[in-house]
Amino acid sequence: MAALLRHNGMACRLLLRPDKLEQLAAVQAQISLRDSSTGEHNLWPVELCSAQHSATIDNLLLTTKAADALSALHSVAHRLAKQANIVVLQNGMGGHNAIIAAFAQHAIYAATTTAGVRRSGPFSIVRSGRGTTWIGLLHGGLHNDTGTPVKRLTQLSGMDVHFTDAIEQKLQDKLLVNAVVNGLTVRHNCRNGELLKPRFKAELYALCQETQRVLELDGWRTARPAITLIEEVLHSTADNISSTLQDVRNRKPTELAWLNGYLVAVAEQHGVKAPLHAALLSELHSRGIT
Ligand code: KPL
Repeated sequence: MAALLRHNGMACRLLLRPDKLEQLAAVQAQISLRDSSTGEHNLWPVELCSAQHSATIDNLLLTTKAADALSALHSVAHRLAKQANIVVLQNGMGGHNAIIAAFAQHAIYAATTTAGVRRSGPFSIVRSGRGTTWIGLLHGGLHNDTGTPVKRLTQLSGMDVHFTDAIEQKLQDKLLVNAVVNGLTVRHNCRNGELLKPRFKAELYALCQETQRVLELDGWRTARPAITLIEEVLHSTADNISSTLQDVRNRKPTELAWLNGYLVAVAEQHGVKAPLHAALLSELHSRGIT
């Protein structure tokens, strides 16, 4: 996002953890952005700054995982302008309400993306699929104000960004995919596409059905069966190692609590069970995966 903002002539600062910035001992980075399908390669200079810096923030794009979102926001709370817009771009659901509660004076947007990227080194990004990014207002702000800097993100060249009045639905669409695909790739230690193999079919279908049932209780509507949506993603991301499996391999905390954990909680709220998600979670927890 930082590279694309620069590509579009927009100013942008990358906020790093203070210890990370200290290690780098630099005030600027060249972000290398390579497109794996066209081979196009560009370097974009971006200013680096610590959360402890004093400059005022008018527009904040929060790209941490759900688990780190609140502490990241608190670390820059003193810098947020009164009218600052906050765009929360993260996987999973269930974390947005805590952000709204703690930062209610600000306009809070949620964003979700199917853009595929991987990091090939520090500040080196390879784009593997353009995908689509959706942004919608969750709290405060002005629904129809086309002049807001957030809406200007929809005009970025090099990226397909849309504004939507139905961001909950878009977050649920993504949750469906992540809650089915990510946990199973960890269980079977496999790339996404391998889940299309006949030996996983019954398991994939059952988890997908359970997910659809819970999401529908939560207001999710879709014109196509959930399994069709999942199979499309598995085909288009067949070579991907899911973000959760990458976390496990890199010994990092995962987002399972905001994916499968969220679904189990929603089922409970509606007085039903989500036994397959609960079993998947407890199996992964017993392997020390959180
Ligand atoms: O979003 C993803 C993830 O890995 O988190 C998918 C769509 C499953 C692609 O890998």
